[in-house]
Amino acid sequence: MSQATGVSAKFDLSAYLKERQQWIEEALSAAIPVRYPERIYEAMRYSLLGSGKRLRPILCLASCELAGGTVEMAMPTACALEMVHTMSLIHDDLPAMDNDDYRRGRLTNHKIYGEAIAILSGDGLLAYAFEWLVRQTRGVPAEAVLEVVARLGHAVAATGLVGGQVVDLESEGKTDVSLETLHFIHTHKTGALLEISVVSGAILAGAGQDLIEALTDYAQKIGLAFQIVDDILDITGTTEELGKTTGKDQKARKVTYPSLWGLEESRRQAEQLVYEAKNRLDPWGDKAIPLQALADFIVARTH
Ligand code: GRG
Repeated sequence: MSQATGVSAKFDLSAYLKERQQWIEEALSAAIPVRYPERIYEAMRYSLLGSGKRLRPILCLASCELAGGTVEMAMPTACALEMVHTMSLIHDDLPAMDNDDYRRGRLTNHKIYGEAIAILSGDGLLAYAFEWLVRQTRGVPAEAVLEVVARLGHAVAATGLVGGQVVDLESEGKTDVSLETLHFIHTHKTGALLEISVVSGAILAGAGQDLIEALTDYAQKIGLAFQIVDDILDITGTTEELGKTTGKDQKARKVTYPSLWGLEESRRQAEQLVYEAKNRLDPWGDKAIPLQALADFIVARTH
């Protein structure tokens, strides 16, 4: 029997997530103390320390450990990934983008601090993420840190998140968006950052090419599954559960995976992707269990 079908049941994912979420939150809070000019630091901390799942930093720490590295080696990169993710949420919520009032269970950054400070707090987090990972990473060869910096830049630039967001904005109001375009949007908007989150941990630990390739495949599959589940939750979840406005896709008649495939087939596709992602890591035995359990979490999550 493939390990992907059973072994992660023995693993206490909820304790694992709780412990790591706490480490990450402490590290993030220490990374950005409030100093002059206080308003911008308060705005950055408001969004950064909101109730996120910390999935990207947790994936980074887990892949570093799978590759034989330590949590300490990967923590600065893990924090940088959460800073970049948070900045993308702040900018995504702006009136010029998705125009949302709620995120992570509370009012969005611009609703509290105004648009100018929200834009600047996103900019501040993005730039600081790179400084933090370069200055704070210890016990890792400089070439590996440089490779992570280059790949993170690639994941957020027009080759990644920015490109995905542009095609998403251009697709607004269109009902004839193809599966290929939808795929482009999500592999860039959501997938690119999840991929670097997984791969960066392994690069920092000095992983070989076969592991990097397996983790890349794993990450691409869970990235797509994550987005399919996100689209499903927008239909089936409540605003209280998700901490953000739900039902927005249907209201805007947005083309999504459930709108193209239906809910049942979307769920089936997400489960199949997660199954394949877990199988890809089977050769690494017990060391792969946390990443396999995290893949399960992506389809089982309710927020
Ligand atoms: C990165 C330079 C730069 C600009 C940003 C706005 C933008 C360009 C891109 C949008 C990216 C975006 C918001 C994608 C959606 C990703 C997604 C599904 C977010 C929800 O992630 P969760 O569920 O959230 O992990 P939590 O709150 O748990 O962290």
